[in-house]
Amino acid sequence: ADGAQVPALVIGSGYGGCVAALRLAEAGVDVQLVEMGMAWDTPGADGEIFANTTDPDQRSYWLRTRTKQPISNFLGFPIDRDIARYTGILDAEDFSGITVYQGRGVGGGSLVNGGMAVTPRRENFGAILPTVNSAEMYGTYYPRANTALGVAAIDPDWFETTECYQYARVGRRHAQRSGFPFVFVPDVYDWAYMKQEAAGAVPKSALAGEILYGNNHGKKSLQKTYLPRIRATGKVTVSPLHKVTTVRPASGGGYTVTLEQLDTGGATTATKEVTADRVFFAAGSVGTSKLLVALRASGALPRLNEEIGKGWGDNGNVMCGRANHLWDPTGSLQSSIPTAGIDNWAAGGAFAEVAPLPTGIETFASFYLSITRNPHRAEFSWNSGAGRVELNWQTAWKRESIDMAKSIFDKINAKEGTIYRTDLFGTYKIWGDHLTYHPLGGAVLGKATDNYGRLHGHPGLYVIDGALIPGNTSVNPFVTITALAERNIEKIIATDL
Ligand code: FAE
Repeated sequence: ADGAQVPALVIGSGYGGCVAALRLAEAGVDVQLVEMGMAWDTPGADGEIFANTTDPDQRSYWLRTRTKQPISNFLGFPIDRDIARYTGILDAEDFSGITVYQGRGVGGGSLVNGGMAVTPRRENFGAILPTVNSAEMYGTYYPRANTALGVAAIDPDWFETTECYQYARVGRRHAQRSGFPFVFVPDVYDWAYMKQEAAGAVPKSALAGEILYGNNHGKKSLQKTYLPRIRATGKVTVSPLHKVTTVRPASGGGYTVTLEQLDTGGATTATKEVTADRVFFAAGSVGTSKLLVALRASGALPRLNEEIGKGWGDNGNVMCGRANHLWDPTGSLQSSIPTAGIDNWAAGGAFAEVAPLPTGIETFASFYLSITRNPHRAEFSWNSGAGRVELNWQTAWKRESIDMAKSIFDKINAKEGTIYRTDLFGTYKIWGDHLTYHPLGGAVLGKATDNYGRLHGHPGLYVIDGALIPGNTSVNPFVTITALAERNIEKIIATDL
């Protein structure tokens, strides 16, 4: 409520925010968890909470009047459509050289992501978070995160026989025929539920193509893992449709946080002030970076250091499709949850996931999301003329990512006698190089903060999300974001409270 005083306020309810809220509450601290997106707990007119990927509506996008689908074309035809402006679940946030996709709502990115829950290979960890003790991470915090998130691998026998992973088996065969290491990708999807879907025993989610705009069943998003535990503590107030706009030192100590309450059209209906002893920035890499850069520029938090806004990367995301021969179908029923990967990180700087194209028809296509060792890092800065935070990423910086992905797919195409699809991202465009799903960095651990996420210059302010990670995790990021948050909050509770 307006004028309230709280011991701890957490900005954002994704992985970092949920870890912070749960562990603080368990330590006896009352927490206000503030989220700009909706609660996603009430069905829409069709009786479902979330819209299907094949039929986007107002629930699908954050304050857009037209969809911006990551795969924008099919068989050469543009597939975007007009929708009503609404505080929907997926934000396609445009910066000059890149569109950054992010989840909006209580649960953050866990609401929209593929649930691929990958712990990086230990030999790569030193390059991911060089100042963090890897023995502690692999001995304690990665296991803690994997357990709390409900990570599990597919039953390998079922994988071999189920119709819905024919596309992944084709992907594996092509990878292995070209000599690339194949790996199973663990996920937070409930695999027992997916088997029941395949058997026709329960309502379909992964097998109905649900993913990008939310899963109505089966996926263990934060709504099914950390958030029920947070509620059970009785010590956390969750405030959906509240956006934090400023944080500044309060005269009596602590920080005054300004919140704008939003309606579902995105308009501000009330402005409130809350005073908090401690504030945790968990608004995601982009959200946290934008807030901190603006707060430093406005003078609200003048002692934030020169590292704020720096070290941002796209986790090297790049997408492509391959056209298979007519005798090599990928199946008309495709689980929306990927579970197959091609690990060419050591040799070629690319980890490629065999992704579905859940169109409901046979496409004879193999589709991939590659994570690559892209060397470029961008910076957020305040544009005073425009009154907004900008990011100086350049589309041309994806060149290295494309070359790393080609280290896999050029070889597979040569071996199989196949070609790239050119109809998925426009006409005659092979590479999906205009986007990322994996924003990382902007308030890097050990630079903008100390080695546990305490912001330099302003005691009592912390960063606890993907903004801490300097641009690349070599695999999908949320397990690392969760494990790092578990590590940092344990230290903060032990020493700062
Ligand atoms: P995040 O989950 O983004 O949460 C931040 C929250 O803060 C959001 O709910 C925001 O609405 C909220 N917020 C922002 N600004 C404000 C403000 N000013 N006031 C109040 N609230 C605010 O951050 N990762 C994987 O590991 N595996 C996958 O399979 C995978 N698939 C993905 C697919 C898609 C389509 C997308 C978009 C992402 C995917 N990711 C995947 C990335 C993953 O979801 C992402 O790294 C994490 O969600 C980031 O966690 P954070 O806690 O940093």
